[in-house]
Amino acid sequence: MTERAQRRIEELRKQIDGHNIRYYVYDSPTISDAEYDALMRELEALESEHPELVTPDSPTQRVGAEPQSKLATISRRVPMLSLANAMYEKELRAFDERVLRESARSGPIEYLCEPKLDGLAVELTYEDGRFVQGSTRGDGITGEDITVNLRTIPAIPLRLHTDAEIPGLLEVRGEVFMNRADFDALNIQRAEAGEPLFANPRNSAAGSLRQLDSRITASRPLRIYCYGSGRVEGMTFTSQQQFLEVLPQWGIPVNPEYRLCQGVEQVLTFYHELEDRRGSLPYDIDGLVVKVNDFALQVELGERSRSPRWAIAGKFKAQQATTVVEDIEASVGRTGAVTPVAHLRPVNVGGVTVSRATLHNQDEIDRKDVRIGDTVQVQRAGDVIPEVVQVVTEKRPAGTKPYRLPSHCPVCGHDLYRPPEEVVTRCVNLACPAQVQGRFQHFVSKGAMDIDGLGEKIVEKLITTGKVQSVVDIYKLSFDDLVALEIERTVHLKDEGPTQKMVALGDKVATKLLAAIEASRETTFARLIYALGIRNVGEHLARVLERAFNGDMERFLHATRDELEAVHELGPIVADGILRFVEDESNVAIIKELIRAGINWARPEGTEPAAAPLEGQTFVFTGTLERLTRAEAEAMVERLGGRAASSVSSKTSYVVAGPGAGSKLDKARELGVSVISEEEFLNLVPGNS
Ligand code: I6G
Repeated sequence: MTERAQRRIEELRKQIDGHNIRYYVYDSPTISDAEYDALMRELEALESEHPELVTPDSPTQRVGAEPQSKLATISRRVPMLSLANAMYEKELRAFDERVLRESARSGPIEYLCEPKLDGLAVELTYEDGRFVQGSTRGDGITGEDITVNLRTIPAIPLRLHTDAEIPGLLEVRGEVFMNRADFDALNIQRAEAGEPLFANPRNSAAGSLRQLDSRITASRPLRIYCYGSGRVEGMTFTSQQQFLEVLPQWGIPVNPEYRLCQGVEQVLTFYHELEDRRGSLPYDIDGLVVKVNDFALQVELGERSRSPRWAIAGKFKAQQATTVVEDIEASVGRTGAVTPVAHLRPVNVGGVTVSRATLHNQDEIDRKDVRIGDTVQVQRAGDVIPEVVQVVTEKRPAGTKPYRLPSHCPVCGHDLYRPPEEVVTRCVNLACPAQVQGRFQHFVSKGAMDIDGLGEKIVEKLITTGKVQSVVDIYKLSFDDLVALEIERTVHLKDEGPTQKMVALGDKVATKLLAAIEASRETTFARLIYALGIRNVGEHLARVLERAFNGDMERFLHATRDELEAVHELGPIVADGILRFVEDESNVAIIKELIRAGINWARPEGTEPAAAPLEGQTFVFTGTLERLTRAEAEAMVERLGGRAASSVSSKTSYVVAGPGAGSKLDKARELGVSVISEEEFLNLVPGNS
């Protein structure tokens, strides 16, 4: 019986793997979704009857695993490089000229060209055909281990198709991405659930992949196309083209939109063709990757520290169109920044209708002299907000006037203020309705009071129904306040498609929210300071203040300018922001009320000045650490008064380098920054030597 089950299980797995390949690799499914689901269900049923027959590479094992507490780091022997960019035709020609010169070839070079997908680069490792590890690019040498997340992507084979010969070890690299249609559907789902929307498919793919809970990754429509290799043992290839032809035979998806080009003219033809077609591809691309096809010539050309000399990414031009400025609105953002926004006659820019474009600030308006009534060129580049590039002055109608931002806030009427050294004009009225929602959202955010579940829609509703006016009111909310709160949701009604409906939060959500609010009462001084949204005080400076004032709110509220400026890392601008904040009685009243409402924190340990031996020092960690995880080492630095940074600059005090350290180590040497080992780092830390 078990033998029969085993045979059927193996048969089903083969069939399902084959259908995955037909779907994801060849884009030519031969069965319907329902038939595919039926095969999966049969396999699941058999495996649950015979749990001893479940193997990690079974297609049923893609559902995600228990959450991890953090992503581990991995080191690689063959660095994952990035690509240098070529700005348009001229630099692509310059690349070709350099390749010709450095290779001393006279005839046209053969290039293999592929679309440059806008996703997240990853590496997959197969040992004897089994998927054993997957990682992000990271800094090239060290990446994050996202094996469990990558396992959930159905396009990634858990075992290689073995009709063709396979290498003993294969490290294959590719781009994980999301199709635009899948991205739109995901955002509709998120809107329904009251969750914040992703800005674009790239962010959505990257965010989905770096989850600690792989069950979340499993629910996201991720795809992959592979294009390169790390280490390969047991097989050799002579060209990029040959490699791309072999990958699909193993079940690894390759973008079919690649083309072999003889010489730069053919490359440019493909580049322009793809640029024209980019709007009709199902995924976002931002350029064309051009690679020398011949591997022997690639080796001859070699690599720079971060990118190969044999490849380049030809970027596409930002997409532009011409239209008319119908109005200019001064828009007040959540931090009080006032941004002039042009209202445009709607125009199609690269497949997207654009009706607004940012004018950035008054200086930019003056520089471009944009006026209401002007005909302007607008552009959209990648995921950035459309912007006005220039005015077509010949088309300027008579009687237009230069535009000036208003002197008063268009939302609350308060005076607008532009600090002398800044380009941004601000409304400094903290009670300005345009800022209230933003401040609430910041207050409840993860690094601040961390109230899980208080999403934008709920906060907005709490404000508009008057249930909360100040952040203190969050701590006075009752079950009854929440349970009947109606939020607009997108629901899919039969025959009507997606429809906006008001839906009450209900018992479950209300109970969860109250528990999250309750849990947030116990916090840290630093979190509370950060949550208050004092200008220029981010999470790090909030921790610096926590140490400097030893978590003592009274001392902090009465600090003088001299005391503040004496705190290491606090300059006059930050001190100014703090003083402005604490001198405002309504802010102090809010802090006191929060404390009365039960917000409490423990005095931090080891924060007396004497226990901050790393004060004023910045550390960058690179390579693999052996005694600590990277997160532990960074937390240790912060706890002892130092700063942990992610990139090396002349301000870095120490680079702590472990095995596999890469470009950060090079940079440290270049800048003459002290490089120490993990052991030496631990010796700097009291109690560790
Ligand atoms: O980031 C990349 C995207 C696409 C690449 C790449 C690529 O080929 C289609 N190829 C290489 C060699 C590198 N990065 C380093």
